[in-house]
Amino acid sequence: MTMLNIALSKGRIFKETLPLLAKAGIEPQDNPDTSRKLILPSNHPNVQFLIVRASDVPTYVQLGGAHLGVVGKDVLMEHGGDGLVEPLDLNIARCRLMVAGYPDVKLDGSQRLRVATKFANCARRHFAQHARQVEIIKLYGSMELAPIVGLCDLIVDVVDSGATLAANGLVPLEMIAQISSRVVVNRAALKTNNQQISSLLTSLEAAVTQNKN
Ligand code: PRT
Ligand code: MG
Repeated sequence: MTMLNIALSKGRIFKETLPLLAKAGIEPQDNPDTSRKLILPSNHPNVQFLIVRASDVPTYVQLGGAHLGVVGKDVLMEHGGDGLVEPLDLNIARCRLMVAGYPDVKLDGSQRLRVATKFANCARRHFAQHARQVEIIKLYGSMELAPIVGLCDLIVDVVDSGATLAANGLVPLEMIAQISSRVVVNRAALKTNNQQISSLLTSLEAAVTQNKN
């Protein structure tokens, strides 16, 4: 049997994937928040975890550095799905990808708007679909700050409670997509390690279904 490498990001996705994995009989033997190890063994002899940045999960899986991974649909939409199969919605780390800004921002297309975001591709697609001219400003975090200091008119970011927007005087304006975390699998690995991966997916799917009921 092959050692299955599962790419996970620490924080929200790790925490919320853990109970689903546990129901599938797989438990990491270390805590990524306290350990400096980037490869975490599990109680299962043929499964280990690779701890990577959330936005790097698609790259690891696509290039075969990991057989599979868990990643937010936002990251997946931004990265693109080449070489990846997306067999399962884990229904965790739910949020919405939103356009946000000041309540009085003019969205009537009368002026070219500047949009700050780390989701440049998603933002470009969204505004193109609505035939609106925008200038995209690529940021890597703290998007909510950008309109306050006059860097942009709008931001595109993921929103959960909306508390971060509200704390910075911003409001959600348009929804781009409902987001949850997905299992992604390397397309070639799905063929070469089909039995191992299929059985893991079946167990995870059962755990997700159990969560819904
Ligand atoms: O932190 P890093 O740059 O390494 O990567 P990351 O920010 O992408 O990772 P992480 O762990 O923060 O998020 C992983 C995934 O969780 C994202 O890709 C989303 O799919 C999902 N998710 C769910 C969220 C949120 N909810 C969320 N609320 N990701 C980020 N947030 C941010 C939000 O943008 C805001 O700044 O959390 C803050 C609080 O949100 P509010 O709306 O509740 O105030
Ligand atoms: Mg983060």
